[in-house]
Order: sequence, then C-alpha cells, then structure tokens
Amino acid sequence: MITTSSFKTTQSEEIFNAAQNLMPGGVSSPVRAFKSVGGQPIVFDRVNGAYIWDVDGNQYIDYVGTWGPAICGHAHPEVIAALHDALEKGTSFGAPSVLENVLASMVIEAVPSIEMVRFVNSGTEACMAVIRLMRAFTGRDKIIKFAGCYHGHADMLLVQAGSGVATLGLPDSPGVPKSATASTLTATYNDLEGVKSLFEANPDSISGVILEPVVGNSGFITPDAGFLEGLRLLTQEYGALLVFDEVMTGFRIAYGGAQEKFGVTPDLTTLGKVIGGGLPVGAYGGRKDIMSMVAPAGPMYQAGTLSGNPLAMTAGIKTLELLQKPGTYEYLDRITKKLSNGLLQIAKETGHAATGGHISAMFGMFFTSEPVHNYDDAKKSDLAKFSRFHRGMLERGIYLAPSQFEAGFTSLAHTEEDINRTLEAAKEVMSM
Ligand code: KE4
Repeated sequence: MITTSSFKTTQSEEIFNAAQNLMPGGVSSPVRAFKSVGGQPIVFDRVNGAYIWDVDGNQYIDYVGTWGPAICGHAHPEVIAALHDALEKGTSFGAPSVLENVLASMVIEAVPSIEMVRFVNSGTEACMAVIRLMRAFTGRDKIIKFAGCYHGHADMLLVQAGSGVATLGLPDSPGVPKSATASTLTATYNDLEGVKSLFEANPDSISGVILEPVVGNSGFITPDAGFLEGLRLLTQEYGALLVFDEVMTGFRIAYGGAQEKFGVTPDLTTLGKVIGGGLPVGAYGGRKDIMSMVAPAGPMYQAGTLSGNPLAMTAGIKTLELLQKPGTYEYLDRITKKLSNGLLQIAKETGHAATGGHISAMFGMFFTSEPVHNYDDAKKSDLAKFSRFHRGMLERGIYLAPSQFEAGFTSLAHTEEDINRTLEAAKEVMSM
C-alpha cells in the first residue's frame, strides 16, 4: 500500500503545531495525537451527520463519532433544538431537576441490570465510583480486570489498560503508586480458567470483575461463546460482583447494551458517551441493594459539581428517544455488516491477511492471519500496515480511529452511499 499526499492540511498543521506549546502533545486526550498511526492529526472545524470538515475544508466520512456518542449522527437537528431550549433555562443547576428523573427512568427501563443509577461526568468517573462501590458492598479490596480493557484513567485501573495506553505502548503510567494497583489483578480476556485461578488464589478477597463485554479498547474483540455466561457463574460462585463497563457498548450494541444482546445480566453497569448525546456524561447503576450504599442514601461517598447537568441530560434524553425508533438497530447492523464484510472481502482480494467483524454499530479489523481473542493476539497484528491503511483512508476522505487499539463506530446518519464510498477507498488503498 502507498499513500498519496495530495490533500492539503496546512491549516491543520499550523494549528496543531501551535497547540504543541499550549497543551501536552497538543491535545486534550492522547489518542487524538495520531502518535501510533503517524502523521499530523487533522484539526476539526465542524461535524454534521456522518461527516467531518477540517480547517482546510476537507470532508471526511467519520467512523469515530467522537468515540461513540454520535450514534444518531453529529449535531442531530432534534438534539440541537432540544439543547437550544434547555440553554434558555440555564447551563447548570447543581440541584435536582426533572431531567435527571427522565433520563434515569429511560436508562433503568432500557438496561437489564440497572434498578437505580447515579450520573457523573465521564466514563472514568463512572468506573472509579463503581470500583469503590464494589469494594464497599463486599468489604473486599481486590478487583479483576482484563489486559487490554480500558476503563478510564483512574489509578487502580491503569493496569495493562487498552485504548490510549495501548496506543502509546505505555507501561501503564508513572505517577500511579504501587499501592493503588496492588489490589488490581489482571486476567486474559476470554480465558475463564485464568479468572477461576485468580479466585482460587485470592479466596474471599476479590470484590468483583470488571470488563468490557465487547472489547473496543484493544481494537474490536468479541467474547467467545460462554465467556460472559462463565463470568456470571464464577462471580456468583465466589461471592464477587460482575460489572459490565458499557461506556462504549451501552445503547450501541443494542438499546439495552451488550447485556441485552448476550442475555447476561451483571450486578453493576457503567455507561457514558451515548447517554450524554455528545455532552460530558457518565453513569453507574445496578441492583438497588448495592446502589443504596451510595451517598447520601448510604455511606459510600461520590459527588460531582456538574453531575446530572441539564444540558447533558437533555442531549441524552433526546438521543435515547431517537434510538427508540423502530428499525434503529436493524439499520445500524445492516450498514455496519456491509462495511465490515466489505473490508474483509477487499483485504482478501488484495492479498492482505485480515480478521475482524462487527456487532451492531461497532466494528473492527486487524491485519493478521490469526484469530484475535485477546489483547496479546491484537498486539501481534501488523500495526505498521494498519498505520499505512489509516493514512491512505484519511487522504481519501475516510476518518478511522487513529489506532489499531480502538474500535470503529457507525451511526444512523451513515448511508449506503457512504459505505460504498468507504469500500471504494479501501480497495484503492489496499490495492497499492
Ligand atoms: P471517559 O472518561 O473517556 O469518558 O470514559 C472512559 C472509558 C471507560 N470505559 C470504556 C469502555 C471506554 O471506552 C472509555 C473511553 N473510551 C476512549 C476511547 N477508547 C475515549 C477516547 C479518549 O480516551 O480520548
């Protein structure tokens, strides 16, 4: 594969270069810096529907969707209109509002495990709080996470994390004291025996298991048959809690998340992204007997100035209303299947070993001839080839996640024509 450098990015380069002196790496979040795929990131000017326009006027079909929230398409007119109305009433209350009741009721009705929910401002906050809650409820300190899964940047979860940590090949992170991760045990995704061994080796001391039920932060990795069901049984057997981190999969894999899709109900769930419709949000929820421990109902403390703010609630309510429309998930599955199958077919026809797939509006592909069941498998894929593919697609107006260790996202705004254009670009790039 070769890449062409015909497209103009002078404005992006100027702005990004200036950003280097203002913010670490010139970004507000590491993965945006394009470190693992090389080249300069493009600087966005505006987004709408399935499209991005950069500051040089280039247009792209977007498969990142601001990392998941834009499942109805960017700047959906009904979300924007609802926000306009909400803005007239203020941007933040710091007090109860009926909007929180509305979104909480929608989340509780949609997500099988959630009987009660607390809103926060990011997925990281949701995962931090849910770990504290697991420990408070069980009186046990240890947790099990999986290598390559990313649950935000809280100290105790920055252990063999995925997403930006994997993208940058970081040995987790300096500044995280050993004491913070001493109680974090790491297992291999899809390895039930390994999880059982950890429970055997740490009797009565593991509070729970947290995982991405469908992994997006090691690239796209699906649970092997029986894996989620096995974790459900193991946690019950050893008196531990099961937590699905559905910050990425929530309302994307299905309206009720991966837990609805796979029919496995955890004790607690974290959410984010989609439920904020593009505004800062996170949430954690689950069994009422567990959630009743959260202050001020119970003794476990967690708080936040902007938690439940009216703008994020408004955008989230409207987004979920849009997702409730009949045919939503059938459409998302159909277009994403066409994209994913098309990419794999093109790779095959052009002689590139590749594996991957999709579930609903989430997809991924690795350049490897081996199956990918876990993070170690993902790391063996051809990362250099992925980088060339990413750049080639970018220069043809297709915006993919700038890391092999991320997933791709479609939206209700993507059309068959967009998918066809994407596959044409992929054929050009993979044929070089
Ligand atoms: P935030 O704190 O970024 O809102 O959420 C953290 C988080 C928690 N759990 C899962 C499963 C997640 O995917 C995330 C965040 N996802 C990344 C993308 N892989 C956000 C993008 C970024 O870090 O810039």
